Amino acid sequence: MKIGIVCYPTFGGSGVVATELGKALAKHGHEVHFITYSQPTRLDFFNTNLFYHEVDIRTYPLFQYPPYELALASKMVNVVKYEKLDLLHVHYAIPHASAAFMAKQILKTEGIEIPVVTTLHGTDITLVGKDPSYEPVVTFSINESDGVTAVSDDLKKDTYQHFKIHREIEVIPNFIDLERFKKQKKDHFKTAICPNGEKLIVHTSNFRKVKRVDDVVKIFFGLRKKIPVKLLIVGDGPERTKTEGLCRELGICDDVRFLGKLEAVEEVLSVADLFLMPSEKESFGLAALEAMACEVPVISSNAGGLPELNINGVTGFVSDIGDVDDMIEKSLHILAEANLPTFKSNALERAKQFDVTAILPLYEAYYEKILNNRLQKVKAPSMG
Ligand code: GMT
Repeated sequence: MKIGIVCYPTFGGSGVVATELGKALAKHGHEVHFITYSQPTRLDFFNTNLFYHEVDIRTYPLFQYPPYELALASKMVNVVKYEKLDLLHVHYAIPHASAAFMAKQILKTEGIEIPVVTTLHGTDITLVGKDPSYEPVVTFSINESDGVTAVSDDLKKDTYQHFKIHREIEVIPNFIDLERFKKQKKDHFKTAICPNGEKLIVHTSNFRKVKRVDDVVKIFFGLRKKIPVKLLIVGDGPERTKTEGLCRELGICDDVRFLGKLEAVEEVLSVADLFLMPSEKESFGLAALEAMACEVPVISSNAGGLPELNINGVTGFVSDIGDVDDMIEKSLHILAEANLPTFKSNALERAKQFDVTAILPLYEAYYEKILNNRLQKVKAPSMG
């Protein structure tokens, strides 16, 4: 198949999933064309089946905001036509699904039928999408897509709850490449961070408000009163300065390191004992899956799709959003020498269920179904 993938090319989960999916499809023999405004962060790999098309955003003094959606739709038209794509797969509804709708209508006037699959990732529904400033367009473009997938049952439920959707949504969970995300031997790294055998707590995030990074620091502060621990925080974003301020206020800076944006997050996860994800909202929790693949148990909130991934009492625990005391208590249980090895191996076993080799065929089958539906529509005699 020849597939066009549209996504945000940044560190965000939706862009990571889209890029990893494109790479896996290319390895499996499909021709994949990324259409984005810059080179996707994880598109770090050469394959003859992979192509990258940059959206040209022309600005003009009259525009207070450059019309990105128009530039994207025009690029999609161009790539579909000249690369003869079979299907467009857009990740994150805003504005990718509506730009795809526009591209599809333009192509139709030239006799080209291009099916569009939209994957919903989370905040495009739960936070931004349902805001009245975007809702009508999001509802319309979901209903007009030829196929719609969501990354968890919870996100599917939320979508039906917040939008008037009259079409089927298929759940295809996120996935992980277990060849890349696996526990590596990094004893020297562990000794450098935890010279006295402290337990190592890790959090990775984009420091947006929904991640509740303050709760990460508060949980760590509670643990530190009971057992020797260190905390590594990977990533960067709007709440970082505030979080650093909280660490100073609590007098724990010697035991906390902010590592900023890191490419090789699996190296940090390889030496971790516990991963924290106390988010306010999380449609899936890809960062938690990456931790589990490196044999790290997870303490998370019960927001969104997290309980579907982090099995309570097995791979870690889920607590109510903001219940820091419960998260401290459950963390101490996991970190006890008698429990830790079991939680670690359970985390890995769970992660194996989301290996790319298990999830890729679900996307391929879904594409086939959408392409067949289109063919049947073309063949069906007109009743008008
Ligand atoms: O969480 C973020 O801020 C990034 C966001 C995105 O859209 O890039 O992540 C969402 O998509 C990920 C991949 O499907 C999911 O693993 C995250 O749970 C989801 N985030 C939220 O729902 C808040």
